[in-house]
Amino acid sequence: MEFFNNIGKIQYKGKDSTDPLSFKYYNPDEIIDGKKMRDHLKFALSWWHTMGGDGTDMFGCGTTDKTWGQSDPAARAKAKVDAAFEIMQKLSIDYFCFHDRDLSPEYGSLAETNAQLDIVTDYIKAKQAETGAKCLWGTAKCFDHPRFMHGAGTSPSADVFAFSAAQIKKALEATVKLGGNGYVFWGGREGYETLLNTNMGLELDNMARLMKMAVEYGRSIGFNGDFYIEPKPKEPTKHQYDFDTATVLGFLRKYGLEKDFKMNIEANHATLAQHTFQHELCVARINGAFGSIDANQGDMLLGWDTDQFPTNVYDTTMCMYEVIKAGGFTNGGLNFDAKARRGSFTPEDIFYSYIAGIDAFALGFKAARKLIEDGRIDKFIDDRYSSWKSGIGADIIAGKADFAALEKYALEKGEVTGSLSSGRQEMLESIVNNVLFSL
Ligand code: XLS
Ligand code: CA
Ligand code: CA
Repeated sequence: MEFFNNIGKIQYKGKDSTDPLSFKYYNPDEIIDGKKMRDHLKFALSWWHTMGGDGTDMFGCGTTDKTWGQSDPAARAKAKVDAAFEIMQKLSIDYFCFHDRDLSPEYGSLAETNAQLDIVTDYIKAKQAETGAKCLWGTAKCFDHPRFMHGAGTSPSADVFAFSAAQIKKALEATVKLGGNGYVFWGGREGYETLLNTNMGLELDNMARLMKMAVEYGRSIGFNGDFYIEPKPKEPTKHQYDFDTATVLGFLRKYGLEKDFKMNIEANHATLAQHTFQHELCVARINGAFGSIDANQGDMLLGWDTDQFPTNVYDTTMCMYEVIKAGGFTNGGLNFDAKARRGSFTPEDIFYSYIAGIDAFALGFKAARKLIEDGRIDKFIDDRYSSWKSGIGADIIAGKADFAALEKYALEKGEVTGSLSSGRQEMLESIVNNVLFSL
């Protein structure tokens, strides 16, 4: 059955096309640096927003029909698969990401829930064989059901910890079954509301215990990909433990998890932490922890996670600049953890919003490549640090200078202002504009 029979396969028509159902910048099979654009960008559909999100918010019910014509949960889960694969094929999206419960909901018991999930993953596997669509990463929805009200791995209840472990075990099996090379831990309700009722030390130790078990089990069933932590500073809890990349790095190193975990950086979570998207990507990159991206954007005037489709080309450019500097994606990719606005409620809006996001990243990718090829930014940064290449700077880096030697140097040298140069921020910003608008 075709769900979107008034929409054909979205074609690349170039930047002068006015057809809203066409790509202006994303030409999936165009070869750039010996690789197809689709393989550079590795776009993924998010099962939760796209197949399940109906616009429900705390002020009102859904506006978009995401029942896929089925009222029975098992039949709906299968219809969702058909619709998802149709969307991916029509948009030339090669990957998808899922929570276990997006694929198949909870039934009466964990055993029954697992058995129903198996039926759906069997069905997806067959569809993958037919179409070539791949799984980017999987995760477990350990935050929705009331049992997770105080967290999952960080719950004060050991029974909830055990239940979470069982659910993650199954989600890992589903990820391996579907060929996913990533497994995400997003904090869910792993955080706290008040320290008056919270043993933070125990909660963090337990979170690490759960992750260690996941790594051990994952590796034992042939999961060779990356585990990711997806930082977020707040929402749903007041203080999420995985606040930002720097915080997560400290956690991973404390518990010896840094070899198995990388970051899944989400743009909207970066801005909620009062960082730029590029900052989070750069912190991950320079620490060898860059993994994957949840592509979306927030609204600077709102203090919550709006998960909008990304359209800001400055941000996509600086994001792809970091991705290129990190050597491109290996196991990761660009997952559209994004939803159309509640008022964008028709089936076409799914396509318009993905096209907007995909084109913004295709454009950002091209702009980032040009920025690097242009070389002015890199050269400026290089020159700015030239004092570290010779003389006292080189000595410091080589470990040849101690405090006594530096004191002697400083006393002899006198005032240092003469060796400072302008940061030229405005000039550099105008270079970015120059590159972006002459694409
Ligand atoms: C919520 C998160 C979530 C993760 C997957 O804010 O973005 O959707 O990406 O659990
Ligand atoms: Ca996310
Ligand atoms: Ca989000």
